[in-house]
Amino acid sequence: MNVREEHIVDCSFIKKHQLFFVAVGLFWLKVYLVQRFFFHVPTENVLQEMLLVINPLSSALVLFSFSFLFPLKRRNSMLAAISAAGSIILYANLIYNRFFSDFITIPTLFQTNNMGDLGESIFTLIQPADILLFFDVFVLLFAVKRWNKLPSTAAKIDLIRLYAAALALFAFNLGLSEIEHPQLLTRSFDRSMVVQNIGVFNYHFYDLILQTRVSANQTFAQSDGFQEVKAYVQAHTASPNPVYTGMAEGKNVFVISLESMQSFVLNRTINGEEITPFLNELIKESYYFPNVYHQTGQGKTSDAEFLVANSLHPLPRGAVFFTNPDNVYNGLPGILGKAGYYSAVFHPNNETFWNRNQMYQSLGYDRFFSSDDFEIREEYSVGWGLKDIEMFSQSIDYVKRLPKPFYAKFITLTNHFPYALDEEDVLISEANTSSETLNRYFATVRYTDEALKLFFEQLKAENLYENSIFVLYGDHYGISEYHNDALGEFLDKEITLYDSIQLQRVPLIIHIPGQSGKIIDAVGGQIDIKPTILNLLGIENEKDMMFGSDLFAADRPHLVALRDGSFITNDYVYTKQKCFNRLSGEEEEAEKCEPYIEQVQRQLDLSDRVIYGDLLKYYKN
Ligand code: GP9
Ligand code: MN
Repeated sequence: MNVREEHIVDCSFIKKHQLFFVAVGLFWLKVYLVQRFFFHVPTENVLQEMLLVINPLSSALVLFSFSFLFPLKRRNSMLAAISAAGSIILYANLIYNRFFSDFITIPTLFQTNNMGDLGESIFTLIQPADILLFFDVFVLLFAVKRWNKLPSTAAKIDLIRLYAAALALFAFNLGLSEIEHPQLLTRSFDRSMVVQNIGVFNYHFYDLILQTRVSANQTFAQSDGFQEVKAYVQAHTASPNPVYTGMAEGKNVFVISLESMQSFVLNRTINGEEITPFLNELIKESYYFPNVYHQTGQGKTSDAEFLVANSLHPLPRGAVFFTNPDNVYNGLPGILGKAGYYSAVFHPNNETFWNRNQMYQSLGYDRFFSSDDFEIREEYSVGWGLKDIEMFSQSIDYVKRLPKPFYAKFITLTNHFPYALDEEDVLISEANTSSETLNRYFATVRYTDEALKLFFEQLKAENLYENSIFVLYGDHYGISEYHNDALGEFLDKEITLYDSIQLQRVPLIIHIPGQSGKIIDAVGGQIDIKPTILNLLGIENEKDMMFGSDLFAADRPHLVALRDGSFITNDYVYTKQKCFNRLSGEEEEAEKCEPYIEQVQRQLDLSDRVIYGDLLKYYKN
C-alpha cells in the first residue's frame, strides 16, 4: 500500500467512527485543561507545555478503544460510559491533588477505611464549578440519543492501527520526557513530575506496574539485602554526641505529634498577636531545631510516627502502616520497653484508623489509649474529633497511673484540615489572606498552642513535669501548594520551588526541664529523632538499622532525603531537578547537587528494601 492509499484508509476510519473520535477529542481537551490549569504540576518551558498537550492523547485512544469490545448496538453508549469512568478517575485525582499536591496510588485506594473520617474534609475540597468536569459526558449522552445511526464495524486492521498509533504517540511522549527529565520513570519518586510528563492516565498505568513489582518483591525478598543495608547505615550515620549521652537517663518521655504544624507559624504574628505564644516561649528554654524537615509521604501522620519510631523512611507509595504492619520492627517503644520503660500512646480516634492498632503492637507499645478510652461528647469535639484541650486533660489521669519510667506519645488533632474551630476556641484575630483555609489554619494552630500550654500547666501541677523530657514535632505540612498565593501574601514574597521545600520544615523542640535553651541549626529530618532520643536516654541500640543520626552529633552526614527524592544539604536544596543555594535561595548550577542525587536515591531504596524484605527480622536470629 502506498502512502496515499494509507492516508485514505485512515480518513475513512475516522469518518466511520466519528463519535469515537469526538469522545477522544473532548476527553483529550479536558484532561489537558485539568492537568494544565488545575493540577499542581510544574511547567516552566515550551517543551513541558508541549508534553502536557500531547500526553493525554495516547491514553484517551486506548481507553475509548474498549468500546470496540462491545456489540454495535451498545458501542455508542459505551463511549459515554467510558468518558464518565475516566472523568471520575480524573476528578478523584483532582480532589486528592487539591489537598495533597500529589496523585492517587493503588495502595491509597485500599486505605478507604480512613475515608469515613474524612467526611467534612472532602466536602471542603469540592467546588460547584467542578460539575463542568463532566461536560463532555453530557455532550456524549446527548449525542448518543440524537445519533440514530449505529456505528460501523471496525476492521481488525483498523484497530491494530489505532493501537499502533497510540503506542507510537506514547513512545514519542516518553522520548520527549527523557530529554527533559532523564530516567524519569526509573529514578523519580516525584509523582507530580511523572504526571507532568506522561499524563495522569499513563501515570496510573505506570503505578500499576510499580505495584506489581512491589508485590513480586515482597514474595521473593530474601535476606541478601541485609548486609548491604547494614554497611550503608554504618557508613552514612554519625555516632552520637557523647556530651548529650544519658543527659535524660531514666526520665519519663513525652512525645507530642503536632498535627499539620509547619515551622513558618513560629515567632510570627497576625495583627500583632503571636500565633504560637506558648511554643515561642518554650523554645527559649529548649533545644530547638529550626532546620528539621518532615519526610512523610502518603501516610501523613502515620508516616511521621513511623519515622520517629524506626528511623526508617516511610514508603514511596501508600502508607506503610497499611502495607507492612506485620513486619518485625525495632520500634522506639519496644527498645525502651527492654530498658525498663512502659510505653503508651494517646490518640482519641478509632483504633483502626491508619491501622494503628496493628502497627502499634509491631512497634512495641504496651497500651493504646484510643477513642474507647476518652469521653467524646459532642461539645468536646470539633472537625476530626476530640479537641486537643480535652484530649490532653482527659489523658492526665491515665498518665498519672502509668508505671514509671514511661514513654508517652500524644497525637494532637484539632489543627487538621479543614481547620474547623468553635467560636469560643478562636483565640487570635482573623487573618485576611485570600485563602479561607490558611486563615482558619492560623486559628487552629493558635488553639493547639493553647492546649499545649494548659497541658504543661497540668503536668506541673501533677508533679509529672520535673522528671520528664518533652519532644514536640510537627508531623507534616498543613498548607499545601494549592494555597501558595495566599501563603505568599502572608509571608510577603512569591513562593518559589525553593520556598516550597523550605516550607516543609516542621517544628522540633526537645525540652529538658533544668536545661537552658539552645538553637541547634543542623539540617535534619524526622528520621533523626529516634537516635537523638536514644542518646539522651543513654540507651544503646546496636541491633538496628537506623538511617538517621543524633541531631547533636558533630559529624552528621548533613543530608536530608525527602520522600519524593528532593533533598537538603548544608549548602543546597534540591527539588524537581533544580539546585538552589540553601541559604540564599538562588538557583545554582545543577552539577552542584549532582553528587548527592544518587546517594539520596540509594538511601531511599535501601530503606524501602528493609521494609519490603522485612529485613529487621534477621536480627532476631
Ligand atoms: C487522625 C490523624 C490525622 O487519626 O492521625 O491524620 P492525617 O490525615 O493527618 O494523616
Ligand atoms: Mn497529620
